[in-house]
Amino acid sequence: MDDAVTAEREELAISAEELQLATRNHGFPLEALALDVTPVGLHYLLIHYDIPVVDPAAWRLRLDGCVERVLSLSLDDLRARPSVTQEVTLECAGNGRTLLSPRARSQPWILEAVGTGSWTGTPLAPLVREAGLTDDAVEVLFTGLDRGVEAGEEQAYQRSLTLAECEREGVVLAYALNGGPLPPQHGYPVRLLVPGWYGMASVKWLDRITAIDAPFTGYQQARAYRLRQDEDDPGTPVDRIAVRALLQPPGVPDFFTRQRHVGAGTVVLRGRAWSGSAPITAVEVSTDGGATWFPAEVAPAAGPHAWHRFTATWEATPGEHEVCCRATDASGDTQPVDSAWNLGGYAANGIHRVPVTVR
Ligand SMILES: Nc1nc2c(c(=O)[nH]1)N[C@H]1C(S)=C(S)[C@@H](COP(=O)(O)O)O[C@H]1N2
Ligand SMILES: [Mo]
Repeated sequence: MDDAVTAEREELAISAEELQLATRNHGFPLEALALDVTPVGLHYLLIHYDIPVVDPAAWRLRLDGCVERVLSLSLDDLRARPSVTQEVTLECAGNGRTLLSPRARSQPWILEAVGTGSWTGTPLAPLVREAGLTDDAVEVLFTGLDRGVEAGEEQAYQRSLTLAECEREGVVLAYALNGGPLPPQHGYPVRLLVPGWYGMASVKWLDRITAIDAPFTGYQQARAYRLRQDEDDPGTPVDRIAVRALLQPPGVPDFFTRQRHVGAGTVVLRGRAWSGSAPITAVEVSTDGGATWFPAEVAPAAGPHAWHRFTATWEATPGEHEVCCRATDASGDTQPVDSAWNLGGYAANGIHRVPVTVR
């Protein structure tokens, strides 16, 4: 084998570390795109460190920092407050990462880091108002109970939001998923939910909410989750979910390769499309690898932050085909043919391609 072939194989090979992350952080089986709400066990998971074990009786959420009144709230206190239930599509910023080359060594998502939960929680903004921000507050920092080491530094998982983001409708402290208490892996007892943003903003296992007087510069904000071209590039922050559509893989899979097989004739192509910025206005489908496109029918979403269902019919003829889909949102954003490369492998929203054998 020549050196170039060897190098390419090494580049594609999944390392033991990547496999270890992949088995902990499972993805969403794309056939579950058939369902409006993702059953809890089928929703993707992303857990940087270990899942904390929390005693709900002892747990308190502390709201402190640049506030007039420090609050300490039990789970019952939060559940007694006004609640909202909303269907929210959550996607990991690393979804699509392994389709980039070279790829970042991290959780090796292909395209399955997504799910739509029916989340119940209490709005964040009134709580922050109750604590009363002092004039020096510029951001609010959310700290999880989970700890680990990244970039050589032991830390809690932390992310901040601007005051304006904290005020946005739909931003809640969530304590229920699909009508039941949050499961341990999704942030029990309470997580932040920031609809429209990639998952990293929705801090799980909340411990503290702290109003701070300078922008947060911790690891998950200033180093990770930035679109960077190289190690020296400060980059730009990853925030809202980029527009994307995924196909529910048609027909049946080959066990090992997962190549799709369908019978010739009328095939209904189905899938879901979403964007963190604006409602979906169009989904197009191609059955010839993106050479020609035709419009799919797009259904209204269950809420401003939930995915849309789409359908299109295809008269499938025997042979090898590549079925693709691409979405456009009301802000005019559409999916690129190939994702824009970046160091962390974030927001890789290139069009979904599904090879299909028609018999
Ligand atoms: N405390 C804490 N919150 C966290 C994480 C984490 O590791 N620790 N992972 C984040 C990331 S990167 C994502 S994509 C979402 C995943 O949420 P889910 O596992 O409920 O789907 O949680 C976010 N919140
Ligand atoms: Mo993520």
